[in-house]
Amino acid sequence: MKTAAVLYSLSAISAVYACGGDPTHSHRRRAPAVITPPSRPLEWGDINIIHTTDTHGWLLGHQKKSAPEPNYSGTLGDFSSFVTHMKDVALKKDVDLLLVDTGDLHDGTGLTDGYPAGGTDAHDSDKFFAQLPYDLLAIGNHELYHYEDTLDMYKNFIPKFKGRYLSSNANITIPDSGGKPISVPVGNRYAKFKTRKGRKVTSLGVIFDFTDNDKGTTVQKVQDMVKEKWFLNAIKDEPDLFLLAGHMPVQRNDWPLVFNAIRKIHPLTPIVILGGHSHVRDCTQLDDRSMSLESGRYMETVGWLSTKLDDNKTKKKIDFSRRYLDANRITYEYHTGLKQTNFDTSLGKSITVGLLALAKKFNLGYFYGTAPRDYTLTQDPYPSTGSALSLFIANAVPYALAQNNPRAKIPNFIIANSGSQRFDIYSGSFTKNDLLTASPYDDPFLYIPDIPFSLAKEVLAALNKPSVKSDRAELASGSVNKIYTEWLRDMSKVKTGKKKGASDTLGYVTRDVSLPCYLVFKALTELATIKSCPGDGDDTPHTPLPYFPVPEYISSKPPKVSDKTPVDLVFANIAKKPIIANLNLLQKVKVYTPLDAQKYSPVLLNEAIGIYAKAEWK
Ligand SMILES: *[C@@H]1O[C@H](CO)[C@@H](O)[C@H](O)[C@H]1NC(C)=O
Ligand SMILES: *[C@@H]1O[C@H](CO)[C@@H](O)[C@H](O)[C@H]1NC(C)=O
Ligand SMILES: CC(=O)N[C@H]1CO[C@H](CO)[C@@H](O)[C@@H]1O
Ligand SMILES: [Zn+2]
Ligand SMILES: [Zn+2]
Repeated sequence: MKTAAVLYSLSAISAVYACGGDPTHSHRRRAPAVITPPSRPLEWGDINIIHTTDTHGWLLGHQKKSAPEPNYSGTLGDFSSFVTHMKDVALKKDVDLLLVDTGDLHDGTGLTDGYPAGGTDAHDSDKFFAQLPYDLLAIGNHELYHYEDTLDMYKNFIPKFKGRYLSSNANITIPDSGGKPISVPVGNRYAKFKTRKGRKVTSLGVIFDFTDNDKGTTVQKVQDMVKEKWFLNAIKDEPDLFLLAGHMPVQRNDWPLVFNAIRKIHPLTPIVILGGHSHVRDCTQLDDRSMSLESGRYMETVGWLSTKLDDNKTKKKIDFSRRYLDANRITYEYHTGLKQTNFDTSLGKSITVGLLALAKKFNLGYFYGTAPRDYTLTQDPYPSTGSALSLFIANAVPYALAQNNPRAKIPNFIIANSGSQRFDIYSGSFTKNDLLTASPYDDPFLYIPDIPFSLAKEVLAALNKPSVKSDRAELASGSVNKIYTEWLRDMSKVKTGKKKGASDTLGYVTRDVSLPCYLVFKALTELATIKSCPGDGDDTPHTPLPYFPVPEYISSKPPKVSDKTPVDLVFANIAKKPIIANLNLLQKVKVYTPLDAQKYSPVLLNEAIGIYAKAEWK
């Protein structure tokens, strides 16, 4: 995958948002997983919604045996069967059931990213996604990094949804019939439709103020979108429900801009918001007649939201319920009352079979070696033998870069961004799919020679100094990972030991409560009155995963040399700018420029672990 600044950003734990110290909670895990069923049936209302977001290519589910992966082992085919059966349940109950996705279909596994040269990311996997009966979809930032991807969606994917794929504030530039470039919405800007039960729905599909989009695509700021004539026209008539899908976290960012614009005209109309992008489970209520749900990431979570609209209209509060389902067959069977033997639909089976064939076509099973243990991004301390970041920067990169390298004998100090690693590596066979999933960015390594070792160390320390960034800037620069890891950190401190129904099931422990750190964010985003959703959201109770903080920049083991020894300062290309800036801040002997950074090795960042695994994991 092409390096994109956004994808690449870090999981730094910045002192600015310090809300809590180090986790006290740490326990060894990894018993072979036994799947426990959900705790209780879903609450159905008049309008019910199944929500997916940030699926990022995990369409064959999580396939590893180490906990918590089996919790998320449902394939898109299993999910399809689930949706079919849930639609039957809805028919029997004579209520509405809608299926909604809020973006980021691209980038994440071999199914999206493992295409052969000349292909397009997610082109094939999207065909399977399009076999599900989505009522509404919204565009994500990962649909906008590469013009070819956006164009592919525009031509081949979006038309399948007949006006229900929304991009209210995202355009693509295409040639018009005379060959002149024109900017048009990638999908539709809004949709108005009637549910099976005849309820009128007005929908939007909004993306946050994303700025790293490719040439040929445009994203309009949300604050400007809500002033557009088409927008004001779209929201003018009162529907039974405003259903706002969008690629923005529910607790932060610009949802209130859209919400307030609607509330100004329709003070009481029910509003449901389905968000995404920060990869967490989260739920808030902007007022008593609205609920906002965000449903995790990577096909780990399926969101459920229901509401009773046909209550007495003069009631101040509308009843809502929400639930975060673990995406696995046990969950799906439990909620549809079916068994292993009668659960699969033929469509569901054919989707899974087709995805397996796609994996084969992309050679995703290509074998590098057998990982001797689990290596995790945040469940093991950094540095440690179980840290995926240590594996990468202390073992794999030094090994891979030393191969056939004339500079290999010169001591070096290698620095990379922790955000360069995307996912854990689990014990057992390590394949092309695992490599693409864990370490996707094709960034070259550069070096600057003759840097005194002490200076190299100071550069690393300076890079890891927390910086003050507003929530808005964080999101604009795409630091999703930070919100996600803060969520992990906060839940790791939750003591679930005494909680009713708590089990040994490792996984997410969602509290949907306003944590002190969120107050900081709220002040920054002027969202002072956000109310969290009541009650317990997790469908299956979990024990939190261990969590350890991770620095933004990581380094190879220090060479055994004196502080004055000149070393090669080697770094991933993405870190070039800050490294040169810090070199110039920390010494005055020489002014460094980008021209001082030369290519260190032909090996790219996303090849390092594969090269290492081939040699060491036989
Ligand atoms: C998006 O496309 C519409 C329709 O062509 C156009 O009117 C609008 O100016 C475009 N918006 C942006 C931000 O490019
Ligand atoms: C609706 O609620 C209001 C206030 O609680 C009450 O006065 C009214 O009779 C109710 N209407 C119906 C149709 O139940
Ligand atoms: C619902 C579910 O899948 N639960 C399983 C998740 O994985 C753990 C292992 O940590 C099992 O114990 C659970 O049963
Ligand atoms: Zn995402
Ligand atoms: Zn996103």
